[in-house]
Amino acid sequence: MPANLTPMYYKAERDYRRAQTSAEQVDCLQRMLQLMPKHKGTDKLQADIKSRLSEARQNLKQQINAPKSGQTFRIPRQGAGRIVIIGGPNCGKSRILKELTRAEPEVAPFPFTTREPLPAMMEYEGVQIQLVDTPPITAGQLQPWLLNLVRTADGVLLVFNGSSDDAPEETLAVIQELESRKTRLTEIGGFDRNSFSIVNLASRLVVTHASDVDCQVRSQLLFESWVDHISPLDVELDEGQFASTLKQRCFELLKIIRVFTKSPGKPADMRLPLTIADTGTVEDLAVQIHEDVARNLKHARLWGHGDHDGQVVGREYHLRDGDVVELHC
Ligand SMILES: Nc1nc2c(ncn2[C@@H]2O[C@H](COP(=O)(O)OP(=O)(O)OP(=O)(O)O)[C@@H](O)[C@H]2O)c(=O)[nH]1
Ligand SMILES: [Mg+2]
Repeated sequence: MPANLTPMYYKAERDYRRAQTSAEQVDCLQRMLQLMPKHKGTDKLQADIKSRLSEARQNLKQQINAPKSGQTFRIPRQGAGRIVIIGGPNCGKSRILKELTRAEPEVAPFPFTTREPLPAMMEYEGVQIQLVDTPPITAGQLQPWLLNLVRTADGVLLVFNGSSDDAPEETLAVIQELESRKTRLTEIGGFDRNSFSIVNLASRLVVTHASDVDCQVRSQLLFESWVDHISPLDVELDEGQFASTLKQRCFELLKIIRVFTKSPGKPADMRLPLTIADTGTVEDLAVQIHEDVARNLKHARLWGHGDHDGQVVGREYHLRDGDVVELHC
């Protein structure tokens, strides 16, 4: 039996995946349970969520009773999505952040320069995307805060140093450190439907120093050991043309579309798009604005990819990148 989950449920599930504390997880899981239609088709999902909820409540209780240990960094979410830049030492993570944003991270030709995460905003065709530079991950060295940052991201750039013979081994170490903690770098992200604890992260491999003559040989060595590898993008950061492709890949990772809203009789503000999932409907857009708007929505009018300008469409209508929508409650 199909589960027939609603857009509001999916929003709660997405918030749960991004939740950075046990308290936030409890809140999202409660909402997911509340919003889920209760029938045979959702029995397994309900049971899964209930066990996640009791685990999250348990963690919360322990955290309240126990004194804080280990390092933590709280990075507020901003923009349409968060992409975390990870990799072994000295592979070009900070340089990527520097090239794509206005941030000034420390970039140096030796390893272990970056010690703390650094967020910065990247703009792509009117959409703000948060990038986060991180310290290197090495075999046996993946701190809990960094694992949490990666697991709750919307996308990952895994950086590979095309000029280093150590890059295949160092990059495999990153992949294995994550996999041993139920965190996979994959083409398409999301929870594994068979186990809520496995997180698949939408990821791209960025191969830096692409002008090095042995760059391809080195990335092939990585792919020999990493059978389900993600698609690579070769970049030479000393040459100017990579930025727009890299930005576009980041946007594509998020699997979102840009939609512009307008009030009746007024033009849309085409500088400020809202973003929804690329599978999103008029109802998803309404949920994004406010749950009350979604509840009271009667119909929408559409300019863009519809049959004609101002076409009246229902809440189930699938929107496309660049559509202009007028919501009527
Ligand atoms: N020529 C060239 N140099 C690069 C490229 N990518 C990175 N670099 C250089 O490689 C060095 C290391 O880059 P970083 O960005 O500091 O590396 P990182 O991964 O942040 O290093 P850690 O913070 O130590 O883990 C710097 O000197 C960069 O300028 C590239 O594509 N081409
Ligand atoms: Mg760095």
